[in-house]
Amino acid sequence: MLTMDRHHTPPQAPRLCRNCSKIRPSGSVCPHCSSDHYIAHKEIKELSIAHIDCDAFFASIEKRDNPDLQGKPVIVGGGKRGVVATCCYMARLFGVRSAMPMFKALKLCPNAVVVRPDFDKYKTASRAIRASMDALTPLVQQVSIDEAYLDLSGTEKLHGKAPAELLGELQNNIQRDVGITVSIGLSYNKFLAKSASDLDKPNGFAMIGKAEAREFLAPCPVEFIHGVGPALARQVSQKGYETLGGLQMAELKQLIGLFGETGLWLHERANGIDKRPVDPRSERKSVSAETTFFEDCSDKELLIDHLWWLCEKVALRSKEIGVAGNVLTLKLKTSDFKTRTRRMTLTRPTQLAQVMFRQGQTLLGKEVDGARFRLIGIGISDLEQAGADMADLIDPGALKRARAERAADIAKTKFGSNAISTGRGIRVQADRQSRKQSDTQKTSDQTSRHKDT
Ligand code: TTP
Ligand code: MG
Repeated sequence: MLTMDRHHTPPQAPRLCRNCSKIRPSGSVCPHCSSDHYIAHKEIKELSIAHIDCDAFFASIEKRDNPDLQGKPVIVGGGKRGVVATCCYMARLFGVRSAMPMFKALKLCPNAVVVRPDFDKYKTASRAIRASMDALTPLVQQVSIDEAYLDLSGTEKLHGKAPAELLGELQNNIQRDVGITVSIGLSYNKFLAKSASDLDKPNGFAMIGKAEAREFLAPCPVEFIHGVGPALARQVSQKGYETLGGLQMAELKQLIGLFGETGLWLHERANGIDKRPVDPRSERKSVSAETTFFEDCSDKELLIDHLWWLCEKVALRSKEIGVAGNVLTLKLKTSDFKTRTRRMTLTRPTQLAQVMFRQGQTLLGKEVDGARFRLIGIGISDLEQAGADMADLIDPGALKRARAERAADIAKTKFGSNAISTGRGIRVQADRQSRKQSDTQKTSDQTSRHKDT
């Protein structure tokens, strides 16, 4: 087993005190602080690649700042007609999730308090957390406003503490200084560190070691690999591979024959292999979002609806991190796993959904040729800080104007008045709900999910 928090302590494994963050060789009580809260792992001193993810980030900040929200289910998002950005863990008990339409979330959890997002506050908290990570190692790769990878190899010499001890302290310091909890995954590569950080949320600390990685992965469904959506999972399952254990047994050659480059990627992840370094230089090269269809899709209108929804996500994330892009890239994956990318340089940098959507449609128009697509994505790159000249585009009034412009744009397209009255994003949500499309769609700061998930 991998997460040893109190319940599954392996015999003779060294343990990390969750209170004072010191490693001891054994014993249920910490000799330094007398706490009995610990995690144990045989490789605790060797593992050095960490993934840190804030718990219910926007909602935690809102709860931190407003005592009235304590003990209540909280949803952060864009009003009654909008979408849930995130919600606290209490609201999750009712089934509320990110990217869910607000009306559905409120049906599930009528007592929830809805709070409008305040990105300045989230950015301030994110920067404070980032500064505390930078103090530990130069190898920090922030991948979104609330998550980052750290490579702590070799830092023991510098700090006189093992990576796990440094991370335990970091976790406690963030809680004390920023006022929110984070979850930590510690392993020997990025894929497993990210997987581990999800295992014990919230305020979690989980480890996956080399000796147990394959055994741990074996029973997991193929979707466990970040970046595998329902369509790919179904195709893999149609070839007889239901679990990562099945993929572990398969010949690499055979997987490449069946799935091309994706086959190599599946083989590596199933076996706990991930050669990507923690690379601070690759931060924020782009902001992109993509989605995998439940069923392959050749319908232009549906593709356009999804494009709008993705543009909204990219725009939201760009505003969160304060960037605008000079280059727009459309990505499509055909049902036979061929990737098509179309790129254009914009006349001026943008962080607006309506600009991405307008130009994205032009790019998409050239690709809709009867081919069936399993994935669509859109992203901006060649990023720059959103400057003062763009401030008018992110104030609420300008957003209204931008929305009006978007409505006019849509009206000019041939896709019917329905799209105007209901909103494409809402239609896509409805479509996704009805198809039970359940990929873990998330805006990323990387050029592709496969590269960074
Ligand atoms: P996540 O880390 O995915 O979610 P989270 O921190 O709220 O919850 P968890 O404990 O499961 O990590 O995303 C970080 C923030 O990004 C989240 O607080 C709000 C924002 N976000 C959106 O605005 N839209 C989305 O669809 C998602 C997934 C996140
Ligand atoms: Mg998070």
